[in-house]
Amino acid sequence: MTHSVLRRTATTAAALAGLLLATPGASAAPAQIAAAPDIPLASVKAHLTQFQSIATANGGNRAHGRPGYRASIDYVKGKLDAAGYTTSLQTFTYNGATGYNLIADWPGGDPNQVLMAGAHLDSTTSGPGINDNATGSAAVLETALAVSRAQLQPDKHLRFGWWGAEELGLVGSKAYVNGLPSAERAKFAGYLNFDMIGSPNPGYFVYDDDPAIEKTFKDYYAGLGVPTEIETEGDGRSDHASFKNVGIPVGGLFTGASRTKTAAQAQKWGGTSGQAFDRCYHTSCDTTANINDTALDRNSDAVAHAIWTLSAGTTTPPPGTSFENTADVAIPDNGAAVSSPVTVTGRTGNAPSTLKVDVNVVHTYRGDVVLDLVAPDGSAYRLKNSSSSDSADNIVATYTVNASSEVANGTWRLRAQDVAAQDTGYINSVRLTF
Ligand code: DTR
Ligand code: CA
Ligand code: ZN
Ligand code: ZN
Repeated sequence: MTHSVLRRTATTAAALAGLLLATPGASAAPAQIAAAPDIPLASVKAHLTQFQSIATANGGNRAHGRPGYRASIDYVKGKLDAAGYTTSLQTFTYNGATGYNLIADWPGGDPNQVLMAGAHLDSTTSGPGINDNATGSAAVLETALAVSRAQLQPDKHLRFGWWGAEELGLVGSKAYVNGLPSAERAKFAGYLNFDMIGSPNPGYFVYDDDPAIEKTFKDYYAGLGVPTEIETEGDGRSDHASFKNVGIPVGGLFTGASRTKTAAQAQKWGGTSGQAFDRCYHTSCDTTANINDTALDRNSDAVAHAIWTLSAGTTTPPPGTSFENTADVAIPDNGAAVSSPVTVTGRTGNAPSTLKVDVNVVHTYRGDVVLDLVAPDGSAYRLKNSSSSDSADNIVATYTVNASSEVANGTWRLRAQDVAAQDTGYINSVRLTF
């Protein structure tokens, strides 16, 4: 079956987004973080009822390319337009059908520090998709409405997204991210993803991607006295992967899909051991009856807590602290080393013992790649060795180098060499923070 997705625009390197929370001494004091409001479970469930009605009126589903999906988009957009959001519909084509992403910007905040929360709005063709993923869509919607009710004016700029065609391979979120110019990607402080957050036999799983985001959710649940686990049912299996793949800090929550709850998990979370977290995953019984209210309520409140908390403060380092190069530098397959130069000026004395090196290398087999930081005097600091067993894609990492014996000013280089045949890539960006 042929399909065409938004043609990938030629993307230049995306500068790595800053760490979500300020690195010591690198941020203005955050505005007082007000406590997030409670997100009323009844309001979230009212959206679920609407999504259920939409599915029932449109062939029983809300899948990509079907009328129930567009009706779902129109419902969410109507609520946001009425609440003062600047909304936009992004279209894409997949499997010969038009898909839609809905993007909603809350006016205000630092346009160079965008905090985004999102959820996929599509279901599979098999059913209404209430847990998967009307729950995430409704919690994000109700949090956005709570921002409007509170007339929140956070330091960062808030953006919300509802994705199409996630069930077909993260198609909508990939189209969105790949359509972002690199300068726009670099403005992201983080992306929060919510996909299946009301499973009937729930677990409480926190994505273990960006540490600052993960900590925000874990602290919230610790405050409730609810233990959490790291989400492991599938790295890369939801829309946060589209953002992570271009170096944007991500996080999120999940209550489980087809995996089975263990006895130990039932002991700490309640529910039924030996039973799937969601027995109706991707089936027709994923209806409004397929929800655990406590899990949905807790997670909806956690969404609001994360938005209120992570949108406060700025992470723009003061001038003269960070220097970066976002130009793409192709790395020849199994060939000579190449470099991405970073010119440092205005510093005094030597570099610090904890020089931070943010690296983003796009590659289809990262074990092929050796990375070095080369100081202005030519001294090389090994950042990453090759590995014949690390077949994963991309290198998105932060290294700390003791560069205290090096003069700070001058041209530093990220040197990359592909030392094994097949698989290629390029240096996407490098940033030094002093
Ligand atoms: N791919 C999601 C379900 C899913 C599986 N693993 C995870 C991990 C984190 C979020 C979601 C999921 C879907 O079917 O929409
Ligand atoms: Ca609540
Ligand atoms: Zn889902
Ligand atoms: Zn799904």
